[in-house]
Amino acid sequence: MSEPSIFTRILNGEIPSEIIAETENAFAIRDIAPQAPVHLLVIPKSQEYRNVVELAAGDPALLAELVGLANSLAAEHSDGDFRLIFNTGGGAGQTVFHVHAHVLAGGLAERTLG
Ligand code: DGP
Repeated sequence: MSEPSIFTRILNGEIPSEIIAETENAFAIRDIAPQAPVHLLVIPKSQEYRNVVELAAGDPALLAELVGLANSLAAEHSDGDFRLIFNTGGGAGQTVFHVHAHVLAGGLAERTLG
């Protein structure tokens, strides 16, 4: 068993962070260092998958559940339009190896990637 990730510890209430949405298999929090007017993280409850490539191969239905939750949250917290980012690997900036989607929203049309 790997050590509980920071997101598992948040889900278990060991680290304070408001859980803003929850489904059977996933939950969402606000990113601690927002990069957009709305910056949420959508996270499987299980830390079995380290990144989106492993998740897509191992449980595509759970990946679809994350996308659905991201869509609902973007509608609830902004105008419904959003970017969905999965940093994959340390070289791409991934720091937490418990797969999670960044949901960025709120007037991003003028902002280019990078
Ligand atoms: P990544 O770099 O893709 O692995 O994203 C990890 C994100 O997790 C990063 O944007 C900051 C966020 N984060 C890390 N620790 C905490 C925390 O304790 N609370 C919250 N809300 N977010 C956190």
